[in-house]
Amino acid sequence: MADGVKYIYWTYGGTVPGSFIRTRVGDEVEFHLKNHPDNKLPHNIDLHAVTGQGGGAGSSFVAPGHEVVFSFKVINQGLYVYHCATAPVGMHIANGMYGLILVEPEGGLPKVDKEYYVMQGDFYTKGKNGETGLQPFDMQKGVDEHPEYVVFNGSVGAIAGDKALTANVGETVRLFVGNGGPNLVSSFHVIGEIFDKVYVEGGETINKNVQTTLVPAGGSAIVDFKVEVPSTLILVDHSIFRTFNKGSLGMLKVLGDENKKLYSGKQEEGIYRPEGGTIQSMPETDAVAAPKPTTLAERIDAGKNVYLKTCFACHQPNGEGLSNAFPPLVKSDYLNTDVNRAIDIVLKGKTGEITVNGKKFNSVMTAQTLTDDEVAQVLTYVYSTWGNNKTDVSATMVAKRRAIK
Ligand code: HEC
Ligand SMILES: [Cu+2]
Repeated sequence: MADGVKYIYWTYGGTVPGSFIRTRVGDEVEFHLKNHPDNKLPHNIDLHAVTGQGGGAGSSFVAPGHEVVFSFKVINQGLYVYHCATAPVGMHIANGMYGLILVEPEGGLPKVDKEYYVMQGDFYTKGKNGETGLQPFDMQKGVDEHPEYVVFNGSVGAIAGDKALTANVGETVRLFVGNGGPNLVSSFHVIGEIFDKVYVEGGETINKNVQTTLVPAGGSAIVDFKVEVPSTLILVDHSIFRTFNKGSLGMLKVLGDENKKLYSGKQEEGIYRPEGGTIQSMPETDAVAAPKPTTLAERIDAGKNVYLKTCFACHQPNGEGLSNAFPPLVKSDYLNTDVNRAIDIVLKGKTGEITVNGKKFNSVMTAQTLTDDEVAQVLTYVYSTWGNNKTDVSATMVAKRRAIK
């Protein structure tokens, strides 16, 4: 489910979601459902694309060691959810028994360069989010609709980092988005893109220029967009705590040439003066007449001021951070191990997973726009307070790190 968190899924064919089934209007489908002899429970399948009793649930009920066959004709275009409908239904779905079946119109959907299958689900573990070890299913949390995990494609990070989706600048991308639930409705959004087309609720109606589309539990949407500039697009459920605290975060890495007309990147940064006037460049060195702090005590004092202006909002005034969001700077083993790494983090920012004092963090610290002196001062302050190893960071050390591209 997540790093160090194990979960026993119930699946169609070993994956969450199950295989993507692709049909076209008018197809006659012969469906075989096999239940492995080693399994303990009976299962079945309700395909929302089926017109007939239970979407096939009754005809497909199959005990371990058996195989059933039933047939249906697909007559309605759309992207449909399938799921297990064996009692207790919520439990079979919550454990991962769902997937998507596409019924294309005659002649097929318009061609695109890349197609991807993304399905959201909410999961209910006995332990809280992040609690390691084998986590059993928690029926009461399911009933209460209090998931510990909300994820795309069955686990945290299933389509992020090394496993991110990919595309090249200029390509058209189609996402077949489903929501297995069992409980939550998804506000599906891609950070850094606009959906050129949404096949609303997976049906035939096309909406254009959409930012966020609702994907109901047991429902779907097809979204098409062209990727125009290189970036890492972030797929999220915009009920945003789910993204940053429960796992509903995916990535689509777009490679290719920049298009500065469409997106410039940061062009300028300067001092903002509310009383007016034009943007002024950031002072590279302290041109102000105030005496420059020189002794260690003065530099620590200056560093405290930088800290209380810049760092405290995230790492907290007492340096203790916030669990699951901002790592502590108090007695930080991570900080004390490598001063150059700490300088780099302040200069260039930091993303990706790190472990500080045995706790994992996987978040984003943006690069801080500070002078070499300020970086040196703030780090010297942090190192000399809160039980750290009293490293004295000089502006020269910072300048050296800044010079490395
Ligand atoms: C916008 C919030 C934010 C601000 C402002 C910020 N940080 Fe961070 N910092 C983070 C996050 C988040 C991480 C962990 C990044 C990750 O998970 O990869 C981090 C990591 C660190 C680390 C390494 C981990 C540790 O706990 O030792 C150091 C050192 C650090 N920050 C120092 C600073 C200093 C000094 C400043 C001010 C100059 C600062 N940060 C400002 C959010 C912030
Ligand atoms: Cu089942």
